[in-house]
Amino acid sequence: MSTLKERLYTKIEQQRPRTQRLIKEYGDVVIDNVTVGQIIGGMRGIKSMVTDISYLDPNDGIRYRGYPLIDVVKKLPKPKGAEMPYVEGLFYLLLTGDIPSDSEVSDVVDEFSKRRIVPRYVYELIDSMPCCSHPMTVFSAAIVAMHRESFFTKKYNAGISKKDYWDPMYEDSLNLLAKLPEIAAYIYAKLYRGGNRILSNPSLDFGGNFAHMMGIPPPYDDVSRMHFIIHSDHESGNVSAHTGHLVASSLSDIYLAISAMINGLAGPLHGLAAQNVLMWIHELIERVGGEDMVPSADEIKQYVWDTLNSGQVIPGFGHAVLRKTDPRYTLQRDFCLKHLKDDGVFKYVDMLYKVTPPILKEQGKAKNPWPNVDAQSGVVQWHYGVKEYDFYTVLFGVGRSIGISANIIWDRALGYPLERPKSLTTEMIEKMAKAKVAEMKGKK
Ligand code: HAX
Repeated sequence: MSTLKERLYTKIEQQRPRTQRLIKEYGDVVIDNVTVGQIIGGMRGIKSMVTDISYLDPNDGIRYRGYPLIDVVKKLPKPKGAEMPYVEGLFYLLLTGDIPSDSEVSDVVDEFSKRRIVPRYVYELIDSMPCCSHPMTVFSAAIVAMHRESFFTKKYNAGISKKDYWDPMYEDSLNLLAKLPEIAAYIYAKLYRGGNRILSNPSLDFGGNFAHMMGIPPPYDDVSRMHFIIHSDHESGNVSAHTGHLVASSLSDIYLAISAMINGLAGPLHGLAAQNVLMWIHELIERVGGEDMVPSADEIKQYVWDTLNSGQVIPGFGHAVLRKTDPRYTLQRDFCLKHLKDDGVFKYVDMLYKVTPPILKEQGKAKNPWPNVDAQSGVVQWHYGVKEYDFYTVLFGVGRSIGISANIIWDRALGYPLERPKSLTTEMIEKMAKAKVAEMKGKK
């Protein structure tokens, strides 16, 4: 057994009694109330899910296993000479809650490397997708096609004890995660490089190998590591994480669950925002006459207002939970200031960073006027030559799969059941709301 799997098993054994005790001794304790506004408003803020893998603080942003992003980057082991840590080390941290040693990370790097070979039929499927398919559609199809490889499904069909579900789910997760950079790089080569593919280098780490397959020299390896790490998890209520958890709760395997979450990520209010940000900035650049032109603050303000007045959202700004600038934005901005501060597009991103929040505040609708991760991620890719916007969400998807897989392994380890909330009709809610209001008036 690998050191990661052994450590995970120990942690699972420690955690199970805590969860069982919560259900048995505190099962009826009320944690939250639900308002009509929340029921109709996309269940915003209802505390109804559990995960120990990450927590999103509205002001401080994401914490992975309790560590703020900045500490994750500082503490996780890094490849020699790299600025950003091993993605494999992050997976170890998300799964176990422990910062791995160098040798523990090497072990995971080896595990991923052994499992990276993609079945031929996946490449054939990608080759046969109709022209103009969005890369997220191709990515999702490639993943779901591998359902037939699922070790979990085979074990389930053969009859496996519920308490052991996590084990084949772990194996499937590693098998899938190891293949995702290969699949993503192949999709990129197929769609934008005339099929000219660079084969992977098994001696490289997850991020380094992806950069190698994309044919982009350093520091793109660090860009890839940073990108996959910052996108990996954002607690469990966002569309992609929730979808992955929900689908897997019916005991669908990891291929079915991750493909489904990719479909949720592909929406413009979620992961597709990264591509929309770049499209939107390029429209602005065109309007002012080119990347080298320096627009006035008034020109930028007018552009933001024109977007809002036409009934559209400002992509890359706002968040359902965050109420401050996203630390994932800040980490990328610091990287940009160090490596690409003279980039023409970055200058626009930075001007928008200053101009947009006051306008959103003045408009008074968005609860959070500050930039999110997507406001910055596209410009980094653009700078290093990945100029095909619609590929950006695939990169997000590779990262997000890491956190969601870790969550699903734990879902199975802790025996989380089929997810099944209750819905009501509008008439029922109207009656309940009126009765409640009448009751409260009667008490006054
Ligand atoms: N531009 C314009 N209006 C915005 C806005 C923005 N960036 N952010 C929120 N609003 C509007 C909402 O559309 C909503 O308007 P209505 O009342 O007319 O429906 C109002 O402000 C209140 O919304 P909210 O409560 O502040 O935000 P939500 O929780 O409903 O939505 C979103 C959160 C991220 C979807 C939203 O801020 C948005 O659409 N942002 C732009 C798209 C984007 O950047 N998405 C990526 C978010 C990060 C992520 O998940 N990445 O994957």
